Amino acid sequence: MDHAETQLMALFRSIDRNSDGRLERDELRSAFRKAGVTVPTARLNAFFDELDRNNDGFVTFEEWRYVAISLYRPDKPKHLAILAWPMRCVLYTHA
Ligand SMILES: [Ca+2]
Ligand SMILES: [Ca+2]
Repeated sequence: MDHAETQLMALFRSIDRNSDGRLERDELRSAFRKAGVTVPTARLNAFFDELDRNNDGFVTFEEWRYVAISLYRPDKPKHLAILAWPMRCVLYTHA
C-alpha cells in the first residue's frame, strides 16, 4: 500500500464505527456531522449511491478506494465530479 492508500484505509476505518468492514449511510452521515459539515440529505444520498457501486446498501473498502482514487485521476469519469466536494470535505477534515 502506498501512502494515499494507507490514509484512505485509516479514513475508512474511522468512518466505519461498528467495524464491520463496510460503511452504511448512517455512518457516513455521522462522519460528516463529526467533521462539522452540513450535507443536505439528498446530496448525502447521491454521494452514498455513487460510492455504493453494486447497490447493496453498503460501501466496502474496494468501492471506497475505487471512487477516491478515481477522483485524483486527470481522466476521471465525469459522473464522479459530484463526489469531489464531499470527498474532499471528508478527506481534509479527518487528515
Ligand atoms: Ca460499518
Ligand atoms: Ca456496495
